[in-house]
Amino acid sequence: MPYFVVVLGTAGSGKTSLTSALYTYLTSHQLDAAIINLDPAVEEIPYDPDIDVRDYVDAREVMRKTGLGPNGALIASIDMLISNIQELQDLVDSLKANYILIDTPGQMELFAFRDTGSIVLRSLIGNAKAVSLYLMDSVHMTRSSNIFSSLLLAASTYVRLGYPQVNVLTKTDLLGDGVLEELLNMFEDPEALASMIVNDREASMIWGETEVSQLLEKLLVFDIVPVSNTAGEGFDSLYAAIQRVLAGGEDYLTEEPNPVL
Ligand SMILES: Nc1nc2c(ncn2[C@@H]2O[C@H](COP(=O)(O)OP(=O)(O)O)[C@@H](O)[C@H]2O)c(=O)[nH]1
Ligand SMILES: [Mg+2]
Repeated sequence: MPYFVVVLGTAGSGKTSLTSALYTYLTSHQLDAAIINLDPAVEEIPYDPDIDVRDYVDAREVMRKTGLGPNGALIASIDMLISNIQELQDLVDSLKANYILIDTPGQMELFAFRDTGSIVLRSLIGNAKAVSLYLMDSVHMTRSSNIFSSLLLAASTYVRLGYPQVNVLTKTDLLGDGVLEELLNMFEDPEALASMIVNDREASMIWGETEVSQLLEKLLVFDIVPVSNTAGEGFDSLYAAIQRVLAGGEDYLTEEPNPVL
């Protein structure tokens, strides 16, 4: 059975770019991969999808035909996918790849936070092993309160979908010198981060420092892996994190020949 890698994150966080970069990484290490594009509204994609939902529903056409706005059309398109789900399932079953990457719709809240998103994912993934990659955009990591809200959203995504999750910090190439290291240190030190969050005067905080610190410890149980999709950096670590989840840690490899890392 293939391993599924579901790529999630808010609009613009880098899902499509990461799907493409991860595909390149896997295939250049002799690992067999395939891509499903689940975004009915995307215009251009930098990869060649093995399955593309736009062959079934096109959000732009739905907009034209129904007069719905972009969000309404996206919701309607994802709902319409359910009526094609058997055909999609058959196509997925016919894929021969070991890793199947799923690129999800731009507006995550219209997908992950509605029932249809998880229905579509469950139908496609079935009983196979899957990991969610939750993308956090470095650009939003400028304040401690933003880091906190991003971690809450990451946890919220896990609660909705239930697949073991790796959080991925994207666009690290846009961070200034030393900023990435500072961020990674913060993730290692929930107490210090809690203190910054509680003392962030522009954030509204309903919890005290001890409570935030305890909460952060729970939120930080997911690995956070920094990557740059454009520079192709961080993918050895990302692959290792994915493998820890999918292969359970001990057995580092899939049934595939030894990847050359
Ligand atoms: N500098 C930089 N830009 C990125 C990176 N990943 C994505 N982007 C850019 O961020 C924008 C949104 O990326 P996209 O992959 O479409 O995000 P999606 O909406 O989550 O699928 C695009 O302009 C990408 O070129 C990255 O690692 N570094
Ligand atoms: Mg996208």
